[in-house]
Amino acid sequence: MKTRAAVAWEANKPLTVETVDLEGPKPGEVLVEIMATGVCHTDAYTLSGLDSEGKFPCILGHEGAGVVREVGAGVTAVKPGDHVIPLYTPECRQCKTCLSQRSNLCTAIRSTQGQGIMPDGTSRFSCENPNKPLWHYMGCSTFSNFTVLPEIAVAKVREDAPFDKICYIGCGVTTGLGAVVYTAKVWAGANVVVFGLGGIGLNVIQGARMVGADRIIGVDLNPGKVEMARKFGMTHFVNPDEVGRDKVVQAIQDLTDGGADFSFECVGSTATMRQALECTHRGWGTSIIIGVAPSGQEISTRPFQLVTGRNWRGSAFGGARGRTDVPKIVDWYMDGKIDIDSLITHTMPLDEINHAFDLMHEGKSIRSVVTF
Ligand code: NAD
Ligand code: AHE
Ligand code: ZN
Repeated sequence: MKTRAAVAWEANKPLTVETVDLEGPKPGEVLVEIMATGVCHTDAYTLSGLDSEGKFPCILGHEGAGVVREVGAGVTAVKPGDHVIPLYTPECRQCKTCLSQRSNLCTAIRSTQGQGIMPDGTSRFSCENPNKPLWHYMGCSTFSNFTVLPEIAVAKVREDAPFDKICYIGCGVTTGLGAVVYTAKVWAGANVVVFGLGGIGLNVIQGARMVGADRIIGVDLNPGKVEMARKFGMTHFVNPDEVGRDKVVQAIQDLTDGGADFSFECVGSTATMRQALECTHRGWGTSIIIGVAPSGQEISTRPFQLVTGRNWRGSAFGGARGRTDVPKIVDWYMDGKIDIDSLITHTMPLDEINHAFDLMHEGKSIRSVVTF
């Protein structure tokens, strides 16, 4: 079949909207009509050429929602007409990791996902002119009106939830809330610091408020993010340009009687990752890395920081097990327990997708959503 898609031909070039070819689902796969997709900073990161798994030409996008239109042989988890959210972290429920219940990092299809291909080693997307295969991205490629995914990589969700809002649960919402609830297990009364008040950090803030955190301190270079952060539960703000970039740790220790119980790095900078660790409390403070730093970069700190009881951890997709937890997060939204609407600051058609990247780089949006 043919489908409209925004193609990333090469790094650092605007996407172009094309009519591309898409092969139907093979055994174990499903064809999904994407109704809406968010644009996450990770899409921009891969487009920048700094992602070691970035392969061009490809169809980016990993934060979508849509409807199953066709299923391949042997598919049992979903049927045509089901509403789904694509999962870049699938849940096979059979691999060592899924069975362990200790991590959400299902290994069933991770290696082919990182190579831009389906589990059988081929791509379903191609373009006649020029005659080329187009690579999948994070197993999702939601910047296409239609895409093909393995059945283990879709979460079936309720049908009354609006696509143009719940697409954000496909990454940002789940990543932020999940890092608090599933990864860190932040306790009521904890002091929490969030570095980066963007599409992820604001969801960490609303997660921290949801579980009853005491102080919720936001750190960002862009004061334009403060108003939204306060609306979501931020109690204190630290601007590194105001306190001095080398005094951020001290400023946070002063606000938290010696250090935060939890910190979350939602920027993707190795410098803020170090600050996030070092601002946590001696003896028990835990820092969670969420931000994705360019491949090749390394984090550092004095081992003494760990010897004296700080914990350095990371979180992918908020530690959420996609098929199990994503439908529950959709329920939280539909029951009014979390706010997604306010964070979607811009909505646009696919033809304007490059504007979504511009708004992100200019710090003018929280989330842009593209509707088909
Ligand atoms: P975003 O662009 O919406 O937000 C980033 C924020 O960081 C902005 O508000 C920006 O002003 C702020 N910032 C930049 N430099 C800073 C600094 N030195 N100190 C403090 N603040 C600074 O991006 P996003 O969509 O929220 O994504 C954030 C990061 O999380 C990215 O690295 C993204 O790739 C990553 N991410 C990780 C996961 C995961 O599963 N681990 C999931 C989604 C996104
Ligand atoms: N290819 C990248 C990996 C980047 C990365 O860490 N991705 C996160 C999700 S970001 C979503 O916006 C993730 O899920 N990581 C776990 C995994 O298995 O990829 C790189 O830098 O090499
Ligand atoms: Zn993302």
